[in-house]
Amino acid sequence: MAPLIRSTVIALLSSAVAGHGGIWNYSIAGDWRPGFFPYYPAEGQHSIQRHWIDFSPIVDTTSPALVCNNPGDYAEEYATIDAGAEIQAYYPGWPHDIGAVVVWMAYCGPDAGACSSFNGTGRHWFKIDEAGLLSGGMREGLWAQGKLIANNNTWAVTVPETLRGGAYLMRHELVALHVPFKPEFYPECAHLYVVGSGDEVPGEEYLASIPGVWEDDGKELLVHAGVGGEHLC
Ligand SMILES: *[C@@H]1O[C@H](CO)[C@@H](O)[C@H](O)[C@H]1NC(C)=O
Ligand SMILES: *[C@@H]1O[C@H](CO)[C@@H](O)[C@H](O)[C@H]1NC(C)=O
Ligand SMILES: *[C@@H]1O[C@H](CO)[C@@H](O)[C@H](O)[C@H]1NC(C)=O
Ligand SMILES: [Cu+2]
Repeated sequence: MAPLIRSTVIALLSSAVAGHGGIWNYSIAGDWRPGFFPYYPAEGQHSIQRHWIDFSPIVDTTSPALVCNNPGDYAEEYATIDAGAEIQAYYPGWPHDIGAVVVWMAYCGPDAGACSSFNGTGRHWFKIDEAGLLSGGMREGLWAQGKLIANNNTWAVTVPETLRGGAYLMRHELVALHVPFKPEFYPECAHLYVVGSGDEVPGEEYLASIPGVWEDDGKELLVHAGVGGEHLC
């Protein structure tokens, strides 16, 4: 389920990186909305993004928190969006330029608020976007996360135009690959209500389990590529 990343490995030494991050805001067809901000009190926040605890990565690929972060079970609101419209996610100060960006969706149900009773664990997820190494070499090349940084710390995706209407989770996942053999996962989820005349739903064969899509030991994410032992950044 991870073809782009499967063959891109990083074997490198790296100093520990203190600063991490996540999504602060979403643009829904051009309209900026607050995400949940983990360093403000939860009370008073009205977010389309499920609550998450801090800027740290998830490193255990079997963790329930891999689904929508920790606790990842709740958002006060949802955003209505037309199929075919664009969503941007804003990651202020995102520090890592070596790594992939993957965007997933999961169907919650037909009603606008259906995601509030759907926790997302299990084989529900289809990929709508993924990008890894875009050009150049592993060390100095342009990765999706470098593109994100260059684009004012934003990542844009389009809701598939023919997708059947209904409530969906949208799960952005940054996979930072700067630490040797230790991919870092930064997942966050938003509640959407997709409106459109399409009637397409991904078949079973397109659905992946989260957790479970990534190998337990992360080897799938670790390529050798002849740079073992060297600093990548
Ligand atoms: C962006 O997110 C931050 C943190 O959640 C929030 O304080 C701010 O109001 C948001 N801005 C917009 C335009 O939604
Ligand atoms: C979702 O529910 C299942 C079944 O109750 C549970 O095993 C799983 O840990 C839950 N996931 C999250 C992220 O809470
Ligand atoms: C970057 O994006 C943020 C969020 O939309 C916006 O407030 C800011 O003005 C943008 N900066 C530039 C240089 O475009
Ligand atoms: Cu980090």
